[in-house]
Amino acid sequence: MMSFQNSAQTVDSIFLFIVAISVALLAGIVITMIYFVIRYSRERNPEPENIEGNVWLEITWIVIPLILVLAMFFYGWRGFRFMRTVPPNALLVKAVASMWQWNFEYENNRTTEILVVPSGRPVKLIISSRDVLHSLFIPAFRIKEDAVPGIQTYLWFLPDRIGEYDLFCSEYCGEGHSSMITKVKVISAEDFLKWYQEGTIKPAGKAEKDGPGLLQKKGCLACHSLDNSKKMGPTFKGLFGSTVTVIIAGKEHELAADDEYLRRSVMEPQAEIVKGYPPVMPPQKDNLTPEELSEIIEYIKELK
Ligand SMILES: [Cu+2]
Repeated sequence: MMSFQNSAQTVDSIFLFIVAISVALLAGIVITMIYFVIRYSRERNPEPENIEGNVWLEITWIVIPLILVLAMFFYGWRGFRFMRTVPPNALLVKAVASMWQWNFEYENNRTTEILVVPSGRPVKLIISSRDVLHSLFIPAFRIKEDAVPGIQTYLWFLPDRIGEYDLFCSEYCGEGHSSMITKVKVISAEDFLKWYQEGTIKPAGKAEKDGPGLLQKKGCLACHSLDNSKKMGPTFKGLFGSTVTVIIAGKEHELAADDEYLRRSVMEPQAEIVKGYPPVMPPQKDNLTPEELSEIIEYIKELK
């Protein structure tokens, strides 16, 4: 009887089981076929014979494959149940997908771009999407689940080996799809506790202003840089007060990047597309409160 410890071992053992049965069937069929080709060739068997049937042979080739496929189903189903049943002591982390980055939110409100988890404790990811379909894939743990706008999906896994593993989006979600790659960092339970406590945020109302943190949390930095480096969208550095060339209804216009311009380009990004960039930014109405928008704009103004 197979027993399951974690998702990788579950998937691998069932996969191996199915491959082993497939190899046995393949070998059985090919060996029989070769035997028949030689044994019943025209030279050895010049007169064809009419065979009426063989009850035991027919029962055998029904019953044996039936047992094999039912065994594959049985283990597959048990493995599926194991992987969909979250242990009660799991650490809860929200995984939020957006074009084009992952954000992980912990119960103490700490938000990160890398998924940091303690070794030895099951982790439940509650997956959602801010815009389009994405899919969260961690090959090392053999787990994958779609991020679907409007609903929550989930996954769980047991990180039992310290190290860093790839995590990426495996559902094509537009221009920046390939940059939706990050890491799962598995650290010891003590290190995790320290890390987790560092991120405990003071009670609401006393929130400190943190421009880069907010830009990061809201997903802006997936496409906009703060240091002039090239990304999917224009950099924020030196943007305020500059002159930008935008395309409005197919025609080029020169605009001053003032307060109003920044507000418009966040709330209705499709109205004026900066020349040389793809028209891919979604409107941020539901993503930002008016206070957050003001905070972001104040911060961009400082980026000379
Ligand atoms: Cu994606």
